[in-house]
Amino acid sequence: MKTRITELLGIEYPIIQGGMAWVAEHHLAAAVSGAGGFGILGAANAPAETVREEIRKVRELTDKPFGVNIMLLSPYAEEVARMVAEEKVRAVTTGAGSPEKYLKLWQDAGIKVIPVVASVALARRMERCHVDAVVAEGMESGGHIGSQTTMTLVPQVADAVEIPVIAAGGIADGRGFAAARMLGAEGVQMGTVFVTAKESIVHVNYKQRILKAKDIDSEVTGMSTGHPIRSLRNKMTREYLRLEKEGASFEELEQLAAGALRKAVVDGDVMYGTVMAGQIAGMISEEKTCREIIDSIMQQAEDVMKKAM
Ligand code: TUI
Repeated sequence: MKTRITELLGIEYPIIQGGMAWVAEHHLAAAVSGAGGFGILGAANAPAETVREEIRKVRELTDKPFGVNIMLLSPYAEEVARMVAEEKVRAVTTGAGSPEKYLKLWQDAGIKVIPVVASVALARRMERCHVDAVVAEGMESGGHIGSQTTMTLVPQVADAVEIPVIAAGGIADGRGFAAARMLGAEGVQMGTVFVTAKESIVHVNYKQRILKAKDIDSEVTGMSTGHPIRSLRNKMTREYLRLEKEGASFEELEQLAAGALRKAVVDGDVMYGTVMAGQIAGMISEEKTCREIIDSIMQQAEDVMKKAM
């Protein structure tokens, strides 16, 4: 399948992996790129040199193109932004803010820029800055979310901009892929399903929590702080929501959440850690390789699109 996204990124299938903190490391990114999609390293809160080493490790595993996601709230965002320009990765995606101040740096280095947006306004602003594409991410996604659903955001962004749009949030199979195409997207970004991939290095407890999740197991914390986070319900989310209801201060809430994602991903503490995952977790029940995930999505998308006509 050829779209402006496969052309832009030099990939076989318009499937992009989300830049998930602690999860999107070199094994996963190389596996997704190796399977014909676009693998992404999540820089999250890591310093530039750590991410540079990860880039080199991906290059040892595959000669296919891949990218880096820069989480703009990171204290290291600026040094990571400069480092990726030196390393000349194929593309940068950004999250949790506007990347305006880094655009010239990346564009001068010939790097494709794909900001993640949660609103039409930011999508328009990004297009005026000549970015190459946008990811329109609905609130079905795991982690930091906006307030529009994928179903409502994607067509509105697709109408508002001429550049290609990638849909994200709630997509994990060929039906979701086909639906995203119908809404005007030329590619999809998926996170949760790749967390469960065989090549994903997350703790077995984290993977099992997603594979066993039901449709209604998802919770949003942090509405009161302005940084809403979607994760799977556990003792952590219950305690957080209780504190929020009682009007706890930002500092108190931050203290509870600090280090909680690492605790779940690395240590496997899925009771007191933060198990970030999207709402589609309930549909994912089988551990597959990245290649199996991508191949089955493309096959199912073709089948359902044929059947619908
Ligand atoms: O960034 C994500 N997902 C994330 S980042 C993350 S780490 C984190 N931890 C604690 C607090 C905040 C983040 C975990 N998951 N997805 C991309 C995304 N970006 N979703 C929503 C946005 C977004 C939201 C507001 C982008 C821009 C924006 O406003 C920018 C502006 O200036 O208008």
